[in-house]
Amino acid sequence: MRLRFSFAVRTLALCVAFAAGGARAARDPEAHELRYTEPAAEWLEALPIGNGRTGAMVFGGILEERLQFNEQTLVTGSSKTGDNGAYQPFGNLRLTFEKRPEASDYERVLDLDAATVRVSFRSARVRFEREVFASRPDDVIALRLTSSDRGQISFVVRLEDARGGKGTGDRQGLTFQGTLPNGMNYAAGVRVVANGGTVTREADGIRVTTADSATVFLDATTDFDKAPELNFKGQPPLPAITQHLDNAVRRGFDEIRKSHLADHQALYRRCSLDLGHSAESMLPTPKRLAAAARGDMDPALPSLLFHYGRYLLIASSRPGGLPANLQGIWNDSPKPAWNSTYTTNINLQMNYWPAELTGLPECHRPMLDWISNLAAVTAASEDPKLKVPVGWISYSTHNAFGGNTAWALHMPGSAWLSQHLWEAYDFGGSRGFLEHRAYPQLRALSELWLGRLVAGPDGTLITPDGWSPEHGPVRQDDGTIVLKEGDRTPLPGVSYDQQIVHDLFSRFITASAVLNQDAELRAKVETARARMLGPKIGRWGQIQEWMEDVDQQTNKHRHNSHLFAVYPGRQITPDGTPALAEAAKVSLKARGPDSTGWSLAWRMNIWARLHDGDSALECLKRLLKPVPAAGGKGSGTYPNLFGAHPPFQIDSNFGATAGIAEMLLQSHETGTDGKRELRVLPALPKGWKTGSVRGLRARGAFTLDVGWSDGQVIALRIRSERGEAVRIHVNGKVLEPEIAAGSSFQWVR
Ligand code: FUC
Repeated sequence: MRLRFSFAVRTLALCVAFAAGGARAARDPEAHELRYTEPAAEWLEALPIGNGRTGAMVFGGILEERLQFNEQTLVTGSSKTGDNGAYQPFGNLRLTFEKRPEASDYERVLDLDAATVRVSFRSARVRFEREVFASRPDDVIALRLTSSDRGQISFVVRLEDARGGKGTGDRQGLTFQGTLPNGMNYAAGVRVVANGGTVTREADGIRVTTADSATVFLDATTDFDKAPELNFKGQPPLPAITQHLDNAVRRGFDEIRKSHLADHQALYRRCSLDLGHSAESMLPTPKRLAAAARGDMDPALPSLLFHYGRYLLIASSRPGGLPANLQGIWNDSPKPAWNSTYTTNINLQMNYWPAELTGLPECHRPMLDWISNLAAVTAASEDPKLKVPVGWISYSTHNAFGGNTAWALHMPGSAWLSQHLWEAYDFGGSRGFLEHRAYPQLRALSELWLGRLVAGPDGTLITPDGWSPEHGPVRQDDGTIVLKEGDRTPLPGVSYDQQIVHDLFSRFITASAVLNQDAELRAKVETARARMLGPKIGRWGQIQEWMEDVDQQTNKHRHNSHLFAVYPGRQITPDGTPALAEAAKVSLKARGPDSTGWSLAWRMNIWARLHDGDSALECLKRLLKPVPAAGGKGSGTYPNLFGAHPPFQIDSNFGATAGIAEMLLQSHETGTDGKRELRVLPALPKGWKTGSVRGLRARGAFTLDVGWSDGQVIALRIRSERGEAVRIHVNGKVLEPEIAAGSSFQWVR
């Protein structure tokens, strides 16, 4: 037995080709890098960095370096209905260089493992390098310029307020401050440190002349505080940035980089995927996208996209902050699409699908806090439409203050959001979190829906007045029914509502049993759940989106709301409800092969849950369709691998990472004996013959490493934190190991 175990570990070490966290050489075909041979001309070619709070798009120009920067709290609007406002760009940091002889050997790289953008080129035998990252521990963006020869670094730094406000400065630094129409105060600042050469003050900037190397630190913040009880007002911004910048100058670039790497890699290196590589994997990123579009997808491209989603979540969502919005934290427009805010009929939730699955529970926290704050704001709101006897409801769109666009009251939105509170516990959160944060919401919302359900024509319980995002059946004068975009005519028993409420009830039932609380209410909820109208199969074999069989086979709508029960719900599974699972496939196929970015990502997850890896991969291929940065139309992927709805919307990046994880491991089912059902490689596409994944998380607080060859698992390691009972489905076999809390189990074919 011992021999077998050690062999398993050895095999795993061989097939899981990650020298646990080892640094990668620049030309490693499996390096987690986005690579370009030209500076960014467009915003969607620039490369994102972020520390969860402050972010920047790095352009990497030869004569000008531009960092278009953001800070996640710079938003207009308020907590009131109809005053959503929009996420605002903060400003630009520009470094203008002296004209030099033509540059060669240009390279621009985003190294996901180091969370650093590197720019390098040669000009008249001098090699120039730039390195830029956003540090979480030191709360600054740091940019260092070096060159192969001494005295070669000369440039002027300027700092611009996106609203055109005037700044001030001295020889060491520049700042600007301002106030938004909603009273929010903001400030940004830079400091410049040069080694050798001179530093002088210019009319509108700071000039560095013939330095050996130079460092620029940037910070930006506002006086927003996410706490409703503080009326969203925190500390004035200028002292905070002054403190961060002073600290950065004192500590210096090397120390800051050391802390940055330790902080980032502690999260980033928890999980990684290797699907092999090919000659195309060595190409610059746009060429890899182009090759994929020609049908030559290199195997390291899906894994790069997987890692990119994790990178973006780490960069845009950290404890204490706001959740990643429609563009994460990266936005250069004062009028971004859909205000770049939080929409709750798919987009915000999708942003957080990869968080627990890929080992980033810390990054989930901003979303969980925002949900609690939204509950408090809407419950206390003076908007009569938001008044409910127990629990809370929301509109479809909310901002950082919990305010909204007044667009579309969204009855089941709070129940869907509460799924995230449960999942945070289920994947490994503490019992304290379950008891004090998740459970009170699950209970209140279950009570809300117990009170709202009514008996339908056949006696089943139905939701009284819902709609399926964002289309609906409209009866014409001649009696025929057409499906119209955006229609929200209230209807009873809409599948979206039924499935979300079913899911809420299921989570409440489990949670109350785990905590041994509210047995009476649990019994009531169990009875109600059993009486609820379930998913129905319609006249062409589809899952009905509405209680009446009005679905049209030609309807290509982007929302997949009637398939919530497959993903992210769990009411429909291939083993538990095979007929419904088949009907879900019929529905999905009818929607057609193409859609918006997030819709394709959602479909990947649904196909994975239906154990159809090839169809999931088809969605991924479409998602990777290259879309030009300037004037690009259609959905797919921009040159910087940002998802194209279009326009840029980050949900498809996060949804794709979750979808790939879902193809490799599933844990949403529980046996009648209470054992967790873990499915290893449940939806592996035929083309992903050999590979390995390390650090995937499963519900029940498990972490898995898996290696496979010829489509068969060859080694598996599973660590358990809670010692929960588990059944593992692998290579058509069922394993039922007993794994004590804190120990692991290894298996080899
Ligand atoms: C929902 C979607 C749109 C878009 C918007 C942000 O309204 O239907 O496609 O993603 O959110």
